[in-house]
Amino acid sequence: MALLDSISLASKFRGCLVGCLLGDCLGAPYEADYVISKTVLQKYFDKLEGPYFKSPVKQYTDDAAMTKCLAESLIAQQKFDALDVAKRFVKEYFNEPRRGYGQQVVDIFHKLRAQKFVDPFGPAKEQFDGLGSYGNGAAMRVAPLALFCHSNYEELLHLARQSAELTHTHKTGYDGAILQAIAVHQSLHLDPKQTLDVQNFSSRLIEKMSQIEVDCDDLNIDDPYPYQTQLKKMQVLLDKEEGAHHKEVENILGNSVAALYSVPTAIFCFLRAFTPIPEIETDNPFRRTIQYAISLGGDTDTIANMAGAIAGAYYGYDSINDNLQKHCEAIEQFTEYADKLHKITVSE
Ligand code: RVK
Ligand code: MG
Ligand code: MG
Repeated sequence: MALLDSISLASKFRGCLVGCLLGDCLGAPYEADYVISKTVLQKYFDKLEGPYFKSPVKQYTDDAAMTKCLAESLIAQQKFDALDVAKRFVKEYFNEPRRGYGQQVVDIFHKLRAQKFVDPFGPAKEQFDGLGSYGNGAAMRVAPLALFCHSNYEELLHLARQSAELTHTHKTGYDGAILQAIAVHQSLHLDPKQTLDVQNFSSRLIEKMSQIEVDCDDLNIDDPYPYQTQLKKMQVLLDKEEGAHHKEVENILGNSVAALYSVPTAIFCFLRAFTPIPEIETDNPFRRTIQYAISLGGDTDTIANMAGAIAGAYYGYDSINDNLQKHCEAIEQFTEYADKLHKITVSE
C-alpha cells in the first residue's frame, strides 16, 4: 500500500473497527423504528458527545458480536480459518444469545453444534429451503477481514465470500459482504486530507462489482446485476443538488435487513455525509455519517455499523469523538483488535 502523507494506517484500522462498534451501539436503540425525529436524534448525539451526560453504556448487538469473533479468529490464527470462525460464532451465541441475532441465522448455530462442526459450511446451505440467507449478517461483520487483507485485494474478495458462506449462501447475501469489504478497502487507501471524490469512489465500486456479478444465473430475481443497479441509483441520489430526501433514500436504496437494501445504503451514508446535511448539526463528518445512517430508520444498528466501518477507515481514529466512544460497550477491546490486526499485517 502506498504510504499516506497525513494519517497512519494504524489510525485507519482503529477508525474502522471503532466505527463499526459505535454504529452498532448507538444505532441499536433505534433498530426497527421507521420514523425518527431529527431533533431527538440531534439531542441524543449532543448529549452523548457532551462531557456531563452520564448515560449507561450502550450495549452492542449481534453485529459487533460477530465482528468480534472474526477479529479474534484472524488474530489467533493469523489467517482466515473457517472452522475456527464457525466455532467462535457458536460459542459467542450460546454464551450471549440475547444480542438481537437475525431470526434464522440462529438455526445455523444450533445445527453446527449438533453436527460437531463436521461441515462448517453445511447448515448455511439449508437456510430458507436451500435458497440461502440474503440478510446483511455477513456484510455487517466483514470489516476485520478488509483490514487483514488490506494489501491483498484478490485474497480479500475470496475470503469475504468464504467468510460470508458460513451463514449466507444467497448470492446477494455474500455479494453484499464482498461489496462492504471493497468499500472499506477503498477507504483505507484514500487520504482524508484530500477532497473525497464521491462519484469516483462509487464508480470504482461499480467497476469492481462488475467483476463480481458475473455468475448470476441462479439468482431468483429479475436483475442479474442488482448491486451495480443499486450503486447506479445511489450515484443519481448523490448528484442531487438539493440532496436526496430521506423517503427517496428509503424507497430507492432501502433500510431493511436484506444486504441488497442496506449495504449500498451504508455506502451512500458515508458519501452523502462528506458534506453538510440539513438538520444534522456537527462539523465532524464521521459523526454526521453515523447520525445520518440512524436517521434513515429501519435496520439502524447494521446500516450505522457498516457506514461507520467505511467512514472510520477513511477519516481515521482521531476523527471519532472520545465521549462518543466512552458510551460503547467493549470499546477498549475493539481498539485492541485493530492494533493487533495492524501489527500482524504490517509486519508480515
Ligand atoms: C435483528 C426470505 C429472508 C431470506 C430469504 C430475512 C440483526 C428473514 C442484525 C431473516 C441485522 C432476516 C440482521 C435476517 C442480520 C434472509 N427468504 N427471507 N432467502 N434471507 N431473509 O436470519 O444475520 O437484527 O426475515 O439470515 O442476516 O442487526 O430473518 O440473519 O440487522 O432476513 O439481524 O436474515 O441478520 P438471517 P442475518
Ligand atoms: Mg444487530
Ligand atoms: Mg440490524
